[in-house]
Amino acid sequence: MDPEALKKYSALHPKPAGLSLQYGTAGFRTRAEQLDHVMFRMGLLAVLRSRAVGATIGVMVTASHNPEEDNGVKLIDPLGEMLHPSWEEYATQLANAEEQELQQVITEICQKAAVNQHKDASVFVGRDTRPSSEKLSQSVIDGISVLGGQYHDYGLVTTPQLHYMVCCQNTQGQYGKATLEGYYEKLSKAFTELIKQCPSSGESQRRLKIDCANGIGALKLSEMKPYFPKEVLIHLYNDGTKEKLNHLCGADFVKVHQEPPRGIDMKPNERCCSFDGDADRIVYYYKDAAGRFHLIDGDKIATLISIFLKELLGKVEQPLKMAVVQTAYANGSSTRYLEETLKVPVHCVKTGVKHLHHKAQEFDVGVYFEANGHGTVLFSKAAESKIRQLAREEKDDKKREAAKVLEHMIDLINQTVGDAISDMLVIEAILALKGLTVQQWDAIYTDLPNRLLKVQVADRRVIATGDAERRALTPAGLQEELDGLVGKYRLARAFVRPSGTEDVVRVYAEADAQGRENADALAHEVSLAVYNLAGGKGAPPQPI
Ligand code: G16
Repeated sequence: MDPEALKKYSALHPKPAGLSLQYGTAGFRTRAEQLDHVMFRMGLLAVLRSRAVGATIGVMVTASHNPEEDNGVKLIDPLGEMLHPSWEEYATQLANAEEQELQQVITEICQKAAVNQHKDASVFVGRDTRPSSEKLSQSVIDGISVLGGQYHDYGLVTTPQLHYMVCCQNTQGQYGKATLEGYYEKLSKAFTELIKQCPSSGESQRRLKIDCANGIGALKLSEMKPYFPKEVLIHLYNDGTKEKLNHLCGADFVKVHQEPPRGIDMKPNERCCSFDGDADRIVYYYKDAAGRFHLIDGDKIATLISIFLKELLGKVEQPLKMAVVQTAYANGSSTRYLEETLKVPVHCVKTGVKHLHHKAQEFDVGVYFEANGHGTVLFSKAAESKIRQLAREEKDDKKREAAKVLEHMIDLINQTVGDAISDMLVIEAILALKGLTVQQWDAIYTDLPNRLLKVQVADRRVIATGDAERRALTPAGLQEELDGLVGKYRLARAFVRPSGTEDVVRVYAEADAQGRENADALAHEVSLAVYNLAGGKGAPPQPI
């Protein structure tokens, strides 16, 4: 490390006085104008991490579902996972160090994490389409360069594409080629193989309308179109040429508001989906003949995939353990269906893909999805090699064919992280193979009416949670208050937690009823309790 160069370059990316940020659910996230120093320093951290683990690390400049004015940064570990939690603390220390402390903090991290400063370092960089992202990714590159790291700038990519590249690079190409072309080829080949076996369907069944949230998904799907087989009829909406990123559209908007995005022309019973701003989440939906909107969220996606995989695993007759991982946001009906009808074990963990991913790694086949549409499937190394072996060598036709379908699924699924493009192709293949319409998929179970709200408080850290975020430990009295409110309704559940990506407290409530009145009333009452007991800001929450 050249201390003079560090000082000189760091001065070009000064930290605003008094600003303190936290590595949150998925990295740092706030208004773009406050992030220049964080980006430079995450370039530094990526070099240290790369030297510590002797592998390529990824840095993605994106704020995903947040408004266009925000930005953020996600760090990617060697196999495409989120940054290891033990390094999140280093990230926070580095981001908040005052200028004169920077070198000292770097030295401390190197000591604690046994970083050999003389080793080579390699970092992959990517960015989303936000107006601020290009400049901020340059700041990341400055940070990498000043510590003598090598970098490859992929420019505009989806977050999952960068995760994929990092994994390909660190597995010496075993997972695939670390290029966009490699990604498109791998996914489209697996998808084509799968749908070759489908009964031919009409044009309306093959058509899919995609709301791209005015983000990177539109660009990358357009690039990928030539790789798709002719059976795929996708139509892109909200491609970013007219409107703002995530504004009244995208997966987060659709999930939270439970209404269609602006800018998509939906006919009754047409299958539609929405990506989020960096294309790592997806939700499906349709409008019925009476004009009623039906949301098919991450829970129903997990259910569809689990049904399909369980059938195939049954056919190959191998003792492979499958489980589903959810968070507290999972609709009660989905958990009941998975456990009681499908007989698949379900585990609940804290919000954040890093927690779900980690839990899912404990099983041969781990399906994980957040209700907001962020998820994927992980196959253990042992399960994968067994399946590939059966697909090649099994004498029994039925078993071999089932193993082949599983093998194509393994290739189609982006196992590094939730990926809207890959998940969409998985879902489209399953619907086609099973001959299911979107309505039949939706009818697998009925969601309990539910509502998500946000409450503004002076300091959201006053809320601490336990039991996978299902109980509020502080402030005193809040959980007792929530218990009393929940007790008023049938099949009701509610919880609150500080967001790790926005400056708000999130409220979730569900309750049984014909309409949504009870869930809405409970959500409002819970919001008021948060407002009153956790230092609410501005006007009190209004009834829905
Ligand atoms: C990120 C995380 C998700 C999480 C979401 C909301 O998604 O990757 O796991 O569910 O934030 O988190 P919170 O409720 O803490 O704000 P994304 O797609 O925005 O990167």
